[in-house]
Amino acid sequence: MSQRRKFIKQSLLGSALLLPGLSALNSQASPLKKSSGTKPLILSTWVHGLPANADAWAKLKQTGSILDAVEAGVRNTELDMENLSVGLQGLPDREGITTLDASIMCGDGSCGTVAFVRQVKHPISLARAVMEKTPHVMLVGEGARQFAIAQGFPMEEEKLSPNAQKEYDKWKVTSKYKPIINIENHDTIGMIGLDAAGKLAGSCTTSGLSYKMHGRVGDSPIIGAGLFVDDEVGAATATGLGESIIRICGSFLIVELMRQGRSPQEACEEAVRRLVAKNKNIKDIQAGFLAINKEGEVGAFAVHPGFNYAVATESGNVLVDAGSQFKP
Ligand code: SD4
Repeated sequence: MSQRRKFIKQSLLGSALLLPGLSALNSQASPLKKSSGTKPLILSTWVHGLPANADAWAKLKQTGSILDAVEAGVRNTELDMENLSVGLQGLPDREGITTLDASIMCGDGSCGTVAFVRQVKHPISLARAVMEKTPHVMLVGEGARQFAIAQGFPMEEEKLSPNAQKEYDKWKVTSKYKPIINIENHDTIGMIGLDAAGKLAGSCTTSGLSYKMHGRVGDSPIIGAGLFVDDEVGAATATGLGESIIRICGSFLIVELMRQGRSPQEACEEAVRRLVAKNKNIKDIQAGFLAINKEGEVGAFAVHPGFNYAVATESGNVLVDAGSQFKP
C-alpha cells in the first residue's frame, strides 16, 4: 500500500466513528455479521473507497441525488494516479494498451455500461451517457469511443502513465500471466449507495486485469455480474477475478438471495460459496462482494483474506475488513 493510502486510511480511521455492528480494520472485533440499518449509506471497495466515498457524500449533500453521488465518487478513483487498476493510468493489456470497463445502475432498472473503451478519462460518465442518452445498455470498443467523441468527451493521448510503463516493461521480460491475489489486479472500485428516501444506485469502474488479452472484458461492465441494483430489494457490487464473478452472475445472485429473505451478509457468503464451488484453482482466485439492502443493512465477504471496504454514514467514513471463506 502506498504511503498516501496508508495516511488516508490511518487519518480517517482515527477520526471517524464506527458504525454500530461494524468492525474496523485491524480491530479485535470479528468481521461484521449484521449491522442495524442506516440511511443514507455509501459503500465502496478497497481503501481508495475512503476518498471516493468522501466525494460521493459531498455530491449527495449538494444535489440530493444518489446517482450523482455514485458517479462523482468513482470519478475520484478514475483520476488516482496511484491506482493501477482504474482509469487510464491503469496497467495495460498484453499489447501495452489500456482499455477500460465501467457500469452504472439505478434502482429503477435503468443502467448503462461501456467496455473495452480507449482514451476516455471518465468511463463512468460515459456509461451514464449511454444510460441517459441512448436506447441501449452497453457500448463497447470503437463504438463506445465514437459515442464519447460525439458527446464531447475529450480524447486522451494513448500513453501509459510512468508507473504503468515501468510495470509493463518489467512484465515484458517474462510476459507471464499469473495474478497474485490482493496485490496485483485487485483495485477496482465498486460503489453502492442508498439515500435517505430509500433510493439505490451503484457504479463500478476498472482497467480490468493487467496484461489481459486485448479485447478481454471483465465483470465490472456486465450488469448482474459486477453490479446490480433494485430499489425493491438492495444492491451489490463485486471486485476480483471477473471471470469467476461472471460465472455465477454474482451481484444479481446476491440481490435475488436478499429478495428471498437473506440478509446482505448471508447473501454475500452464499455467493462466495457458489463461486468457490464453480471455479477451479480457487487458491489463485480472489473475489469479494459488497451488498446493502433497502433498510440500510450491510454485508461483505471474500474468497481469501485481505478484502476491505469503506462505509460512509452520517457518523463517518471508515475502512472495514470483509472477512473471508478461507483463513490466512
Ligand atoms: C475485472 N473485476 O476486470 C475486475 C478486476 C478487479 O479489483 O476487480 N480488480 O475482472
